[in-house]
Amino acid sequence: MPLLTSHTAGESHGPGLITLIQGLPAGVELDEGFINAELRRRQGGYGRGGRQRIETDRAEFLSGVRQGVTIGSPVAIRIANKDSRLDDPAKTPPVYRPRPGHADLAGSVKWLTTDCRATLERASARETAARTAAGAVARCLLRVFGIEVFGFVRSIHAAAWEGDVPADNWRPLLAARDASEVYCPDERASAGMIEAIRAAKVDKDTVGGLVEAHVFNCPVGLGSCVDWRDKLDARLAFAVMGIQAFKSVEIGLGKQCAERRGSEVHDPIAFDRSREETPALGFVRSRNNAGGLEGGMTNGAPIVVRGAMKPISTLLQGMPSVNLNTKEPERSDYERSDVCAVSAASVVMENVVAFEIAAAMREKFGGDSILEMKQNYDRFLETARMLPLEPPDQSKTIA
Ligand code: EPS
Repeated sequence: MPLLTSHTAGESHGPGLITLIQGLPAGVELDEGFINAELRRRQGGYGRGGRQRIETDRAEFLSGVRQGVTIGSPVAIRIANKDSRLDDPAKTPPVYRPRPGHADLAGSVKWLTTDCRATLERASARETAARTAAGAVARCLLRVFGIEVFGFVRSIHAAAWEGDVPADNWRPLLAARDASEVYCPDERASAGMIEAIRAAKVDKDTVGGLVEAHVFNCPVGLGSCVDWRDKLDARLAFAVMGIQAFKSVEIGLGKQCAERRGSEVHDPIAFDRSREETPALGFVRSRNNAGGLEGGMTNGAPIVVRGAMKPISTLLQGMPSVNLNTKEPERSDYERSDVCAVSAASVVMENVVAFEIAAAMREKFGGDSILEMKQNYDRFLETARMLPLEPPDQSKTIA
């Protein structure tokens, strides 16, 4: 079982959401201001519905923390739902006409009912608040190692930003992203995205998009090629695909790899002595098509993950469906929802990715306290910088 795990519980209109994180070392300073700012950011973005005007998501720490610092025991977090009404049948009526694209149909059959309500309550993207909290906690651990994650919106519907994220100068993009109503670092592209959402709203429709996360300063060697379950790219894909409404995940160049020759895909390796002290140990690449992962392990370049979110399946105009009680054709039910939640999804993905990186860090460097973990990390990099540890035996070199 992985060292660092997180579990969530809670329905969209139940009393609240719960996150349980196990495997954090003692001594991690939890920055509640940062964690709550991430929760707030997840609530935002142009195109959200009425729910976010009701809620003020805040993480309440129930265990595992003393005076803002972890003590090594499980960390439980509660996020209260103000719009709690699950036990009131008048306020949460049964849903008999499943929305195409939602969990409604498959879930109601699975749990042997014609009322999709119970299914949709847990399938709702409200749950992503709990996962965002877990990721934001993980980022408090990653900070100790200088690891940072930057997530943003790459496209919404047909409006896209084609710019690059320079590994050595990405901070200006962070400020630009935070100034954008759709969390895209480019003003012109943001305007196009807002227009796409506005037009969809007018047509009682919804739109999806692409979100991207870049992770900086990972040491070389996180993850493993020994077992497929330990491959970090596979684990990132699993975690990102598990976000509500995500339909594809790519690492680096992603599916474009299939259209290019090897010489155009693989990133040439060079060594820059002036960067030997960095977590990449001086190994540099002129490009990063691999998205920082080779053989399921970090190679020192930034990790680049992209996810595609489908348009939200709750359409104000409805979609062709059937009434599960009569099997007669009817249009799907409407629940209060969002026209577009891609901006929120970028925050969720950023934090979900951070959690997986933190889990890989825990596996490589262990330790019961953050001090011990950091010492293990420092010693590993120190030793790796000393390679080759023994003088190479040139007679055994294959010609
Ligand atoms: C969400 C809360 C939900 C939806 C959305 C995400 O609120 P409500 O259903 O009460 O309006 O806005 O959920 C979905 C997109 C979905 O598919 O269920 C949230 O807090 O992010």
